[in-house]
Amino acid sequence: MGTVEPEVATTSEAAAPVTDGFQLVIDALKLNRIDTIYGLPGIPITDLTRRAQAEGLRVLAFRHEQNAGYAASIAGFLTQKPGVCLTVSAPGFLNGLNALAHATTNCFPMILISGSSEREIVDLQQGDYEEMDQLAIAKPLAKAAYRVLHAEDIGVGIARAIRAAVSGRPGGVYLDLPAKLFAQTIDAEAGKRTLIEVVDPAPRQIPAADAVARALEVLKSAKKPLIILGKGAAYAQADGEIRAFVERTGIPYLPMSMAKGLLPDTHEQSAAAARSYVLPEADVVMLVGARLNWLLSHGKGKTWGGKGHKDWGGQKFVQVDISPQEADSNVRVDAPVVGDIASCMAALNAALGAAWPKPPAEWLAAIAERRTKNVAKMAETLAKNPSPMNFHSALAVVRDIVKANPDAMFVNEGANALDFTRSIVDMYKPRKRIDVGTWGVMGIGMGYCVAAAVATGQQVIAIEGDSAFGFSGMEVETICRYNLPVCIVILNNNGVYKGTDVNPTGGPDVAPTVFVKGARYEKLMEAFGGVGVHVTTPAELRKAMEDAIRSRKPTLINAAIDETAGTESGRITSLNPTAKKK
Ligand code: ADP
Ligand code: TZD
Repeated sequence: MGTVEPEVATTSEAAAPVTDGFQLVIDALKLNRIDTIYGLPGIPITDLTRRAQAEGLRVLAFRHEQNAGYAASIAGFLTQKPGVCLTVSAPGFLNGLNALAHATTNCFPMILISGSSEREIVDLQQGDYEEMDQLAIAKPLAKAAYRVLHAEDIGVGIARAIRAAVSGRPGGVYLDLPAKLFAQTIDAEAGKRTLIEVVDPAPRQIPAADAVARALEVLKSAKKPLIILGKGAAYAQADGEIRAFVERTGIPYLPMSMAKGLLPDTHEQSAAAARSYVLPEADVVMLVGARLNWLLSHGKGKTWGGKGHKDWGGQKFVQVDISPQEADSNVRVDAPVVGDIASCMAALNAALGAAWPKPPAEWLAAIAERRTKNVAKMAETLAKNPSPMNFHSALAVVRDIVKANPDAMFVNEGANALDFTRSIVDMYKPRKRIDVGTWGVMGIGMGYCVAAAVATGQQVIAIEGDSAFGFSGMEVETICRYNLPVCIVILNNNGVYKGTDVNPTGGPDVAPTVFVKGARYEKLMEAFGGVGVHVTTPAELRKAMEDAIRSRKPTLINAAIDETAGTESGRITSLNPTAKKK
């Protein structure tokens, strides 16, 4: 077996104070101002959680690692510092892996730190406690993956993990720390010298002047220009530069889901209420921190004015992104601007000049007309008060509450509960709306609630489908334990999408999409000392939400809505294999 004793510990200074692996991990995190760990204790990291707390880190313990991982991922998005998730080996690691992949896919900086079993036994497959080659498994799902075997390498391991997570396109990083590492001791002074305070972890990446000029040339040629803001733009915290560019050019913009509020949704240049008109009509589209993935129909097909589902609509694209590989991923990008969004938008603003021509008035008028019409139509729907309550009448209340509380963090998941909320509930400030992201994943809910409350100190409002809530529902205990100001609203229609499917055989099992009818989710919150409320009308919902926000107490509002409300898969029905391709 290889020795783990470093040279310094075997010199005549052996009596000098020593430090150990646990302490070095904590010191390295603190040195880099990482002050929060989201995790779940157990062998071999229980003492790491205890000692981290003793050393002043905030250690938030969850009931399932997946939720701790989602919390870490969104903390990374909100703070630009890697969110740290700490798990035990094999099963705990695997539970955290979903969130690691989610962070990588969504470009959120996160570090999954997992304890692991003894290398010698794992590599010979001799059946250790929770044996698993975690590093190999994490690699394809992470932006980078590292293992530290010696205490004197902990400083480098943490530094590399931080740099990999936040530099360039952010992503998830895996850090494998075998059990034996934690107990290794080395001379305390020597140990201190091994730690690295990372200098400039996410260096600015300045775009080339010719790329900026080319982008403005292409934009200037437009008759019907459009800007699309994505969550990369929200992440970049370049709110002032982005707003200045949008307003100085006068170009209408569409926010992607998590970019809502980057400029207030009520901004007169927002084309969100005319989305299905502007996408096929626009002739030059500028993407800012948004990918042309499925969420934008790959830049092709009928959505974009193409004839078939793979047909390019003829638009020109400008793409501002930190990843040089992103351009041309789906359709031709005529003007890639590669750099960090803050630097890119600053350069674009500087190059705009005083006399930038506003977009043609006909284009703006056509958008305004659609917007006015669609807003009026929606207002009519929202004003209805059907019995039973449906998505719209419930969300009309949520819309008012968010308007009155624009600083509140807003978590959202579900299918219809997601799609309707996104289009009905306006956001007024940047980085308030956090949701299912690039994969449309269910299960982010309660982890996001915890991290949003902890990372921002703000009230959190979560709008959850009843199925969506179930993926992380046990974390209401965590929310109560830490007494977080979280108000969860479950739009309960008794099932996945809705609650009306029937088993065609007439057998005793209900259909796969159907849950227990009239389930009383609010009792789950009451079980842990929080406030549970069952509501059936918009007036009751309003009162319950107002009470929750006033009291800042953990609250779960079970809003019973019409079980026939909603559509299969919400807005993405067309992605079901049996649906006809667009
Ligand atoms: P959305 O889902 O909102 O459309 P995506 O997740 O598809 O957004 O796209 C985000 C894009 O933003 C990614 O291509 C990523 O490389 C880019 N990005 C993330 N952070 C930055 C940054 N600081 N500067 C520039 N681009 C960034
Ligand atoms: N599993 C995971 C991890 N992510 C998923 N997206 C799904 C399954 C499939 N799925 C959706 O895409 S939405 C959804 C599932 C199970 C739940 C929809 O039901 P809901 O919302 O009650 O949350 P609505 O408002 O009733 O549609």
